[in-house]
Amino acid sequence: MGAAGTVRLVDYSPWPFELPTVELDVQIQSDHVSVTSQLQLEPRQPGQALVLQGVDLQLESISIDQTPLNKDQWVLDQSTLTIAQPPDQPFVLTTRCRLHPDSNRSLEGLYASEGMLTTQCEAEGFRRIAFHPDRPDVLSRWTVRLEADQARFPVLLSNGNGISIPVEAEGRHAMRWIDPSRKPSYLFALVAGQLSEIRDEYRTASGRSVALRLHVEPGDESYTAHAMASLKRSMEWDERVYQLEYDLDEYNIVAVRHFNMGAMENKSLNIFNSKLVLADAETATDGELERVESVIAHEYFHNWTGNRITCRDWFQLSLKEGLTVFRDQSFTADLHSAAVKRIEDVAMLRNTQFREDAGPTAHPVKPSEYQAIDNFYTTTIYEKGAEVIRMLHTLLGEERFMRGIAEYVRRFDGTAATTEDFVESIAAGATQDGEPLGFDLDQFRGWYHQAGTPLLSIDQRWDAERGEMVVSLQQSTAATPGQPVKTPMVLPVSMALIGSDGRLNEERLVVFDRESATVTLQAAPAAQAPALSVLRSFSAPVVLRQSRPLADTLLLLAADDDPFSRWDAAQSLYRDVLLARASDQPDQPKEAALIDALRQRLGALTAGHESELATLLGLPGLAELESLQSPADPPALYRAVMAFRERLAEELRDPLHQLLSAARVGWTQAWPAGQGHRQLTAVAWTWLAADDQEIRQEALSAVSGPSMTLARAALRALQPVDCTERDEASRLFEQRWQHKPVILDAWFSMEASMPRSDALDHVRGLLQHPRFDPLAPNSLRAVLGGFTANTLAFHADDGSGYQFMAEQILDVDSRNPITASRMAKVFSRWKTYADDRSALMHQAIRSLADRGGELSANTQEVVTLLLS
Ligand code: HT7
Ligand code: ZN
Repeated sequence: MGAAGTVRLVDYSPWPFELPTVELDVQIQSDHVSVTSQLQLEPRQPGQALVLQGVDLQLESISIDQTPLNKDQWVLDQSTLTIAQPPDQPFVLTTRCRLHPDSNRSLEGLYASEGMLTTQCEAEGFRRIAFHPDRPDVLSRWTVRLEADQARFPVLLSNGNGISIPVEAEGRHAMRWIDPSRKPSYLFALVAGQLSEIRDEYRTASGRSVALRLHVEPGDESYTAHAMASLKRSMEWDERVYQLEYDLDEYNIVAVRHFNMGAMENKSLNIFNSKLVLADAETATDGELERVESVIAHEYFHNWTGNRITCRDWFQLSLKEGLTVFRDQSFTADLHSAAVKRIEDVAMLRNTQFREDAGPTAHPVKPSEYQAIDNFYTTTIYEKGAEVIRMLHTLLGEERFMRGIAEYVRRFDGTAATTEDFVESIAAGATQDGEPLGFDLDQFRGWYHQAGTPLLSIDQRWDAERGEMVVSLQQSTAATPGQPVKTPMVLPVSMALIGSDGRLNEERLVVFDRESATVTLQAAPAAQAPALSVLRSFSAPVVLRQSRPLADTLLLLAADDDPFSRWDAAQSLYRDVLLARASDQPDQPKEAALIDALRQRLGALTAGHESELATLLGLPGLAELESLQSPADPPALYRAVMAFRERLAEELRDPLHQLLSAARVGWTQAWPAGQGHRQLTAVAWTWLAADDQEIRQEALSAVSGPSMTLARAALRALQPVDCTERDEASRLFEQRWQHKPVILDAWFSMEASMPRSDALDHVRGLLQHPRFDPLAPNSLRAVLGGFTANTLAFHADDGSGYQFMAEQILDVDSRNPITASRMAKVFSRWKTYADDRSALMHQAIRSLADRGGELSANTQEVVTLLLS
């Protein structure tokens, strides 16, 4: 790449100063905020220039050890403050800056949301609050004084422990917050506003009391019980499973409407997108309740994996994110169905991360360079990073892996670490038992450095006389941008032989680390070959290519004792029949066999397995299907899915109706109970609605009912059907929830993705809707993300959908580069389409690129990659 603003891992060097303490005095005034920062600085060597970061700061005063600096002693440019000759001895640098949070639309640094002031500092937002090195390896003890008008900002929060302090000025009040832990600037937070507090308490395993406090807008108090209960479950789980206890006396969570991502793990003051806090059965779906629980857990788990052990630099981002995603995935698996959770995570990986790995923005879990770090909060860093940790867990087993984690914590608590530190600690801890590691650690590190999804090809040969299954394995990884040559990875490949009764031999974990290898699995001699079950539980994040007889796939679907493999067998059949339909060559025998197998599964449902069955009935996502088609034809795939759904409804009408009758008993059960029944209801409604007025009526009445899960399932089922029930359902939902923005976003998304001939005009209308908030990323994602999921409109033959998105990205980019650059990735597959479509999408990307200097650095980087 080599562009001017490129940051490279090889250039890392420690900051030349220590910064043991930071003191901030934040004065909130009616039209601005004044921030006085005192940095206690200790040069590591004499003669070093002091370079601090600062963006959009109005510097009002600057002094060293209380002596104001002359103009010729410092230089200020767009992003840095440089003091060429600071003292060689420890000194205190004091700066005072004026900020204007009301006009800050970027949602980075200090900004206003619904009358409250809040911060977002990861990754490089603190430099918009005060001059500071703003890098994660500079750890300090922080003291923060907050002062504001008492009536307008009755609540003043920051990290650590707070005490009220006296203020002389009439009508004003102040708090002092002291954070006893050392932390980098990206974990700093402050919140000021009119907030209601919901209090609870958690007693830790060692008997300490922790005050738990949730802060929400007045009126939202009644929607917080689920978030609070989730927090307590997370704290208990981390103590029980990882032996990690919370370290401070209080834990605060604040819900904010305007937020770029899901949530932020600031030390003891988590800030959350309000949609991930405010949730109960009436206002959120079962899936959303589970997501709230898992994000609360994720941010809480960061207290150890991220905050107490932080990242040395941003190339190490997956050190905290991959590990913390692995931990939150394990938490959800423990609390709910491990099988369903694994299936959902793999489906998501295939639809998002594999897509990223195959496109122009592909990058390793540990990138070696970047321009805008905000662009690297990707599914590769998070979800592939978690898969890498999961492979370590699979290779080592629970006990050895946990010893490795304990060693990691022992070595690096209180420091800023690297992914190498992590991998080495895991290996050192695991081998404390004196046993060898069992795989090549150096080669395993390749998972951090090599981009792209490995392709694992499997061939099988059954030796009937010996009763042996001879399995040939091959692996390769296609070139990715900047990495033309790939090397073999360490792949843990889990295998077993399956007979009609479930399993014929013990599961075997093969460590496959070469380009090719052969493995023999033993069974009893028999003319009839057993089915080979491979990559059980998705033991490695690879694309599996396996030629196997249809009968084997059906056997695995029916009888494999690994629920993931049963699901994956069904997925492979869905993929085959949908791709065949999309190329106008329906595979009738395979469709018939698949439908027969599904009929059997529907008939064999046993209590407690409803979610698993509903998951098995889920068709692959369009993104995954696109990645298997060359050239990809999204409208054809969409039509194939709709047509196949119709066939499923026709053929499975009776069992679906029976399923529905049985599922109704669970409708009113409180989450997590009843969720499988509601999921099955959603599948039955979706498949049957097109052709069944009674079903449409039943769905319609759910929109006014007490369960958000069923209401949203109803909207989804009716969405593709052009009927009066659809219009009525939409109207009722909008009317009912018009004053709840978090919920109305779901309606915006549904409307934007609705297939209709005037879809583009309809979406333009949504952008003008009185309840649409262009400053809230949730609303933008709902409408614009909804539109890109509207396959026929986004991929319209005249390119109007692509041009529309390009215009919108440009508009969003002018105020919120983080959100805009994430949206720009919607064009990442342009080269995989047929010529006409590809040219139209290319034109849309070019129209962005042509705006050159107007684009933010974030969006510029993505656009450049798309065109490379
Ligand atoms: N660690 C948090 C990342 C985050 C973020 C990054 C860039 C811009 C805005 C952001 N908000 C939160 C979230 C997490 O992974 O826990
Ligand atoms: Zn995280």
